Amino acid sequence: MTQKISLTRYLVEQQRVDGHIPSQLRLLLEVVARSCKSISQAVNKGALGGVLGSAGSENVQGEVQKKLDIIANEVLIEANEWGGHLAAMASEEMDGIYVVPNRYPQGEYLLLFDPLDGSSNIDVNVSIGTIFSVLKMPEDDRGVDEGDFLQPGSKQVAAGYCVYGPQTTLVLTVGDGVAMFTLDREQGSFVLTRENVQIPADTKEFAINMSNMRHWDAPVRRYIDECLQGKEGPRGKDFNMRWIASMVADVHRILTRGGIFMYPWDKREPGKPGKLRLMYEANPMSWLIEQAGGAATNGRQRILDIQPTQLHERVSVILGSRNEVERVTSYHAQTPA
Ligand code: AHM
Ligand code: MG
Repeated sequence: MTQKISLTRYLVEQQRVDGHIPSQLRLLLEVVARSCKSISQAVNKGALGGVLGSAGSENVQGEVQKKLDIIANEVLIEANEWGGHLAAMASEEMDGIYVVPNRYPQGEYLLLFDPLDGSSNIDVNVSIGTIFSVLKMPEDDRGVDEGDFLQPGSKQVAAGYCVYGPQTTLVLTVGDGVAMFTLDREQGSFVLTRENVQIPADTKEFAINMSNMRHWDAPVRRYIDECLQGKEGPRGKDFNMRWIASMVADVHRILTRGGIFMYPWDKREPGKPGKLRLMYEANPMSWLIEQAGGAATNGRQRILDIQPTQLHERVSVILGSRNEVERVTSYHAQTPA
């Protein structure tokens, strides 16, 4: 029987081999994974645990918070605040940053997360997930503040997500490719089930919320129009469509079998650059996609190069199979901004 490799062993080997990750980062990732296990338990209980439904509050972006959004946020905060590896955390569900309290030692990392992405799918038993991104405190920085978080995605030192679906799967990069771990519930541990994940450069599958079509910009409309024309159109092939409305699940499908995912800017709220958040949704997902050989842009620029100016900044997202992302990006280049 081939030996199972646990997440712990994988991380220890990442630390030892080539010194890919320092021990503090290894510890941090272990704690994030442990938090995901707890969130997975709560998600699994559903109505039996009394965790479904709205919490009756709104987050900083004016979105209604679900009970599980708040539970997941608390699990991540409580698990990560005392270990000594973090200076501060930021979350989709908190207005400002959460500085590690004085009673605990402060570390050199910053953790950002969307504790439970795909909120609209929580109550209907469709896959949801936790997305996370890890940055380092800027050197020689005295005292942590929100400005320390405003680093481009290319500065991430670890990123990943955990999808709570038919299986609970943790997907991780520390800059050495993408690895997937499946939760073995009997053992209570994540086991390595795929390594060196690679996304095919071409695809026949797109993911976009088609109900927004009338609001899209010309380049996105052109791309989707051409896909819809299928074999008879300029692309000369038929396309398939999937939209789970949980970014984690849509990205997981793309990492598994290729595809393109788009949540572009649209005219509903022209002042907003997009729906998804740059720092704890687009950046970690873009790094995973790039690490798997795919591409991620906002139509005009590589997402990982964007210099954030706000913690909860939004961004237009086009990511997945390289040739398709490059095609959509080239359509933008042909259209004045
Ligand atoms: P959330 O963080 O509030 O759950 O919103 C993000 C989600 C993504 O997971 C998903 O891609 C998108 O919103 C779905 O949006 P829509 O409901 O417009 O299809
Ligand atoms: Mg989200």
